[in-house]
Amino acid sequence: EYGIVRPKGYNVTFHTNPEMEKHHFGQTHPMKPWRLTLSKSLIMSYGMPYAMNNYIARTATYEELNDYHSQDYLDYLGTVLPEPVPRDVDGGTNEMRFNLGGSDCPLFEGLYDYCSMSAGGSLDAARKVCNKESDIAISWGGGLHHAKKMEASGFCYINDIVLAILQLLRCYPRVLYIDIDVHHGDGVEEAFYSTDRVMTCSFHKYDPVSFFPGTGALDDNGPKNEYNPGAHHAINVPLNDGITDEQYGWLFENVIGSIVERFRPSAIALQCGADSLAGDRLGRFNLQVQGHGQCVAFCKKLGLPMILFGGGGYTPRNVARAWTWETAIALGVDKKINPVIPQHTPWREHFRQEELLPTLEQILGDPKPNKNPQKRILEIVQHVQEQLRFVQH
Ligand code: ZLM
Ligand code: CA
Ligand code: ZN
Repeated sequence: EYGIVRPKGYNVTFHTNPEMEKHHFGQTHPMKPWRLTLSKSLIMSYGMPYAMNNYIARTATYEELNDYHSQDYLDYLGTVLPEPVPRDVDGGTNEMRFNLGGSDCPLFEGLYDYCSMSAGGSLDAARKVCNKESDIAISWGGGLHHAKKMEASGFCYINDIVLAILQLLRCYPRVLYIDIDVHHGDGVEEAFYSTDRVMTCSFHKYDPVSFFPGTGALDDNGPKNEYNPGAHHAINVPLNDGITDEQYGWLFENVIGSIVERFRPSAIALQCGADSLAGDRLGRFNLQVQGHGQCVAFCKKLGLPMILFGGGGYTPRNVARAWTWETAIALGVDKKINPVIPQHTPWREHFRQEELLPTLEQILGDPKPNKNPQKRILEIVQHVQEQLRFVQH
């Protein structure tokens, strides 16, 4: 009915696990796995599954998770639940060692399954891209960029992105990781800090005192020792509240365009955290679906094999619209659709009345004052250019 056709000779693969979406972090926890169900329902209502190859994500095996995460951390993740958390008498509790059980990273029923499904989707995506069976592979259930080798952090327990990039490195010499979640992609940056085969670039709200995780300053560019191959291979774009589509888009194209020219990546891993949209419960930016999607469109135009990951996003109806629009961009049918909610869409009541209107230029939330002076934006671009002069391939 929307005239969605499969682009010939171009494969988009879509990796999801409906079981993952049934997990709960707790009543008022901002992370709501059902936003994936809402997104998928909207994607289906446009007929997009007909234009791509759809896969039910496997659960990642213990061995696969162990490619990055430590065994004692995985063992603990796998054994505690759903029983009450056992205490470790000396040396503090395991919850403290692994940052588990607090309000950000609660221990909930089925946690290990939830984590292995998220990682399974991203691993499947990476393998399809490696085999050339996929030009763009989508894993909206992944993108959990804060998880560390032996520590949970910021709603993330298993770093599916690191695991997927490790797979990409088996068949591509250089991978560019881009992160448009409103938070700093610290876990991915840390994992590849000492290699020149992965360049990481995160755009985020930066405030070392009051915004999580507090890292990702402009001059955090990798190891300071020039002899470490990872030097200059971490790019950070620290931003302030209220950035608009126009400023963000200009910065994104400038920064990513320069990186691609200099680093010449052979594949791209793009984390599409939707908490950088206006009106997000945790975010502070003023991005619209269009501006957020423009980043995906720019990356697609580079013509490199790519994985799209999910990530943050705490106003579910906005998450669904952004990821639907971005699935359409991956498919190349974005001109024909508009993230309007079709009449027959299940879960339609989750969208506000005014958001059912047929337009792309929607205001997703109350706009925040823009605290990003143009002078600072130019400074950022200049600093990135200086870093890239050290990169030679
Ligand atoms: N308190 N409940 C982004 C990860 C952001 C650390 C300050 C917890 C919350 C937040 C949890 C129900 C990604 C911090 C916050 C309150 C220490 C963060 C449970 C509300 C609630 O109502 C809440 C009782 C909770 C957590 C707000 N936590 C907001 N911001 C950040 C983590 C993850 O989007 O980048 C990728 C998926 N944590 O600021 C505190 C310092 C815990
Ligand atoms: Ca980011
Ligand atoms: Zn986030």
